Amino acid sequence: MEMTFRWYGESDKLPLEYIRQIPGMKGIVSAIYDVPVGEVWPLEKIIDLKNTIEAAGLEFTSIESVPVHEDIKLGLPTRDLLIENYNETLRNLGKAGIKVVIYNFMPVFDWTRSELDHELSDGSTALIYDNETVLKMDPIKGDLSLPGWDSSYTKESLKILMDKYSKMTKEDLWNNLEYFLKAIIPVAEINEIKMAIHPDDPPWSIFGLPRIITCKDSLERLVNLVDSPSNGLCICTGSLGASPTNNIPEIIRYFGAKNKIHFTHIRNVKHTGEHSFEEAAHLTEYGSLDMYEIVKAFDDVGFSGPFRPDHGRMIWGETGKPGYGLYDRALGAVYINGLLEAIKKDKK
Ligand code: DNO
Repeated sequence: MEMTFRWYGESDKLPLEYIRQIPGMKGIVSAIYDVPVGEVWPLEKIIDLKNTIEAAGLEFTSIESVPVHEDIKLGLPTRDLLIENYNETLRNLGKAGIKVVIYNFMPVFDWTRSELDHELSDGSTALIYDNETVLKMDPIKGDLSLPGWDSSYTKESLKILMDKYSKMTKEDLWNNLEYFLKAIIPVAEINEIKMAIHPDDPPWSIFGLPRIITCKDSLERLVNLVDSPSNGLCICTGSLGASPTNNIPEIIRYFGAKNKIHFTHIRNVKHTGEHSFEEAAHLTEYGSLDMYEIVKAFDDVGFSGPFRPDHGRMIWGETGKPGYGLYDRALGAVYINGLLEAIKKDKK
């Protein structure tokens, strides 16, 4: 397993030099943030980013994410041109030596939380999702602002976009995903890129929008849509794990054995009620997931791909992008290192 860290490019306040000092850290997962969704990522920009990362002594072989334009998810006639742009971006990424590309297929909103700085009993702050609060939230009234999704929508454009989804069923969304994958996976394969779909976070429908990548059955359906070594998964333990019915070690063992796991996000989550959770410290006893069993499952199936310690709390007075500070993610990295060392030595 190769440890990476998410870095938001030159605008990220964390210096690459600090990230490199985390024990076991090998690489960066990042993206081009200043090209509008749907346009081609120019090769020069990708190479510049790669050079910056490599100059700091870190590798750059995974992208998170190349976003999918809403017209593709909606299945609008404009999608063919947008898919061709997506493919051109994949070709450029292939030329730059990128091996894994993460994407998601969530309508309108990427990951969603009700609060970004909820104070926990130890004084740290964490992202939480409280179902009752979310049910009362109205994104069109501007109740919502998250680092994970495009905040450039005006209230009016958001309303128009959400209206376009109003009649869409889950099956419609599956059909649009299939159309997209049939067009991009062959290009990814030729360019030796592995595509990794990120599960929906949280793994249930929100604000009346369909969400489909939520559980083992849906991951199975996804990998069967196009039979190719390039069509696979980003297992995000916290996203899938927000639903107590998802057995994460079992999911890892099942898809790991089929070589379908292309990237992994490792974090813990604490269930606080039906459809409600807190993002917990990585350590098993702080959340509802068994982190030892999770890391062991990855090791048992021989997963050798990239992973990153996922969201951390804000601790020690740090401020910054919610979930993406340095300290708690670094503690997560060190904890995962410890689990891996113990698991490996135990096997000897
Ligand atoms: C949240 C992240 C997601 C993820 C995208 C992948 O912190 O895990 O925003 O990057 O869904 O496309």
